[in-house]
Amino acid sequence: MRKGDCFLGLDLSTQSLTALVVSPRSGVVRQLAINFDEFYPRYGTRGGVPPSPDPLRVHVDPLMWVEALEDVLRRLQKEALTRRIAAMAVSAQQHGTVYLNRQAATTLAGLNPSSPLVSSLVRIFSRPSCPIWMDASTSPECGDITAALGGDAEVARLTGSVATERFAGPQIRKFWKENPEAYGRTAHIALISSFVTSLLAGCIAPVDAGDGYGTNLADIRSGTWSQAAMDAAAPGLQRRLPRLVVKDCIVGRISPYMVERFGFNPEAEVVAGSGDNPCSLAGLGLVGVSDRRAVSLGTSDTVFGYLPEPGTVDRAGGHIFGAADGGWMFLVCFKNGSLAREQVKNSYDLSWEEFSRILMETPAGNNGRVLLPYFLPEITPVVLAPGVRRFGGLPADDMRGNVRGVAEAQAMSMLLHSAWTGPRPKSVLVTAGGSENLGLLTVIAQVFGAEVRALEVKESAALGAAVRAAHALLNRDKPAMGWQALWGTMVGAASAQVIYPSAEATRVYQSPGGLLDVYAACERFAIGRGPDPDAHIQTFRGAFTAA
Ligand code: XUL
Repeated sequence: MRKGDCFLGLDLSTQSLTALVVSPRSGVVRQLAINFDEFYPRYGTRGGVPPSPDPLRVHVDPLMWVEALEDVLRRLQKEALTRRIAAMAVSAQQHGTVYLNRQAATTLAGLNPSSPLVSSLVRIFSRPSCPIWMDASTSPECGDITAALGGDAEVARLTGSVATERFAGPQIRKFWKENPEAYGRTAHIALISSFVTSLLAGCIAPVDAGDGYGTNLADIRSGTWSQAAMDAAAPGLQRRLPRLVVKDCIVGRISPYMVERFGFNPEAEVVAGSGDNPCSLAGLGLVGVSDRRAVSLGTSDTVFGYLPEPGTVDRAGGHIFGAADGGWMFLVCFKNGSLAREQVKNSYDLSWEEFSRILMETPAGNNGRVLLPYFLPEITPVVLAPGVRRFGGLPADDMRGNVRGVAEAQAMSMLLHSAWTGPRPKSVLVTAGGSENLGLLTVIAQVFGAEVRALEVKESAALGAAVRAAHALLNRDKPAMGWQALWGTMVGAASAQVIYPSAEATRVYQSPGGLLDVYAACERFAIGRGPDPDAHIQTFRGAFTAA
């Protein structure tokens, strides 16, 4: 068989599994996606997760992801693409944990190519479901971990984040507390990215620092699991966690099962997987670039950027993860991203085009009316009791006001809660599904007062996984190609849409007494940390009514 000439990035996100085949010479060769709700109705998911009577508990059956992997690889094989892959990497939603029993490692290594993945793997789990990043049910465990490690500041300094509800450490602790017997039967705890990588490589794959630092279990300065943090989470954790790797690295060849069943090139290499946000950093060409920021408008909205040094994380809502070159990245995450936008859009029976048009037509500042879109429990700021809040007399049936309200709130929250990362950026790269919406891009440009760019390829996480795979393979024996040069050849030529901010609109948000101040007052009030924001709203109206 000829050597592979393409790289594969697989992104297992909250709602879908995407495959992107990229050729270093001709860019994206093929992109395909499988949406979980649509393809696997028997799992009963909505937005990729099964409805739960408790809004704080969000678990997913890992077999749904396994089915999706089988179906995506089968389709790539039908198009004769699997045999063209030289190396591949997985991107996945961050923080979720997968619990495997003692049989798992031998089962993975000895799969029978005539059997589908799902039926081969049903017996490798010690827990039937995986808590994912949307789970917020671990506040007591966060409290335990914080107390054991000596307070918020110390947890943040050591692990890059305060103890955080959706992270692996608190999730594992809760499992151990609630079901010590099943914890005892657990031989390996994978993150979702390392789990899917394990399926490709046929062994228990390592966790990379992009994902591994988002666990409250690692020491982000030494790049190793922290004994103190593991002890604070659960007993015997060290032997259950995979190896932690700090830079992109090759795990090994694709497994014989994958070669036989899906026609992969037997020489194809599997590179350590990572979280969707660290992968997006690579997909947007930001590894090693610290003067730009990225905004991802996916199921979650995130703001992130590269850090040459780990720095000090904001205790009120930020994280430090690893970057693919061994450096770091910051990230702030908002749970009410695309699902919140969709709720507003659907409640007025709008199309995305109409939603975008309303944003282009309505005035910056929404006449001092603010909407806090906590449809789901929120991560930043932490809001455990969901519910939409409206201020400044914004009626629920005002379609235009609510559409503008949700988009402005999301952009303002991103800007305010990322202020700790440095000066306001001049340039922002926007990615993921929402980056197709001109109205949303325009609101972000106005609120940030920055030039906004949206790449033609919206799947920056899958793209970044492919870039990581290529980087690891090309630099395997000796340094051959840096991140920037590689990104330039694989992606750089693809066109980008550029939106420039209007100075007048930005003034409405950023001036003293502007809408950012109003928004911050509304948020403080909503989380019980400040007085009624009405005085701010009146001041705003006095200064910006004609806006
Ligand atoms: C990041 C986070 C989400 C998930 C899902 O910290 O929780 O962005 O990675 O995309």
